[in-house]
Amino acid sequence: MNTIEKLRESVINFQIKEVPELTKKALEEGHNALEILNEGLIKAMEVVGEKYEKQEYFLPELLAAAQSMYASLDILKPLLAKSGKIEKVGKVVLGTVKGDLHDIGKNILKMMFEGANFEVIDLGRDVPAEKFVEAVEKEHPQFIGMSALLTTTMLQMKEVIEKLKENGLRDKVKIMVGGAPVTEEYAKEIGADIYADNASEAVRIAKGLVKISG
Ligand code: B1M
Repeated sequence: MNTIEKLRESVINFQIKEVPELTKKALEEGHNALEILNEGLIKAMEVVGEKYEKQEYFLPELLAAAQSMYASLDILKPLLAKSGKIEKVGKVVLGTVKGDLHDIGKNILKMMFEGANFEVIDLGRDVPAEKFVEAVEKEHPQFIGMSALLTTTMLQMKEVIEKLKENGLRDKVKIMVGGAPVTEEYAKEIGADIYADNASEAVRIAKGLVKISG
């Protein structure tokens, strides 16, 4: 097993202590930061996502793997920024809707999107509809992703879609919704484009749509 493969295994098995060492070793061996990101970290997070969907991994494992990925990414980030070579696959604006303070799921989504090489604009939690609208105007993302954990706050998702319509922005962006109380039926009812049950599914769908639109 070469060093990048070892790094990949360490992220998949969340051996966080080994990750910085292996990252530095791979760099010393002459692998560049982009190669380590693509062949090591992104591939590892894809495997982690699959394991989560197959229920071989649950949330603690997902978080531990994501943290392990960040332990490597922290070392690579300055090098990647310098080389200017990370061509992002797409841009996504994320936020937990107004009135809702639950952001753990949204943060996992953020890590998974970053791991898949998307640029993520994170609006945080308790985000009013106007902020989503402003972000679409300013950032021109391909996707906005809204998270809600309360049956009361999921109604805010409709509000965001209505505000985007009022501002003539609805067709400029694909709208993705998720969170424990949100269902596929609800997503359809409010006119969202994408419903995802979990973070890895969200990223998989977004990656697929980016490929189709070229
Ligand atoms: Co609260 N809470 N909470 N809470 N909380 C729930 C959600 C609840 C189900 C607990 C319960 O009663 N059994 C319940 C909601 C009931 C309902 O509306 N049906 C509840 C309640 C009532 C409340 C308060 C009202 C309690 C009170 O004050 N009386 C209050 C509300 C505060 C507010 O938001 N205004 C409250 C507060 C809190 C804390 C602040 C203490 C804390 C949040 C801390 C934080 O997030 N920083 C908290 C927590 C931790 C929970 C539970 C225990 C765990 C939620 C969580 O983080 N899960 C939760 C009970 C439970 O779910 N078992 C509960 C882990 C997370 C990774 O999962 O966010 O579902 P989740 O994300 C998943 C998927 O849903 C999906 O991907 C993620 C992972 O793959 N996903 C998306 C999420 N967003 C997505 C977006 C997408 C696609 C997929 O596309 C854009």
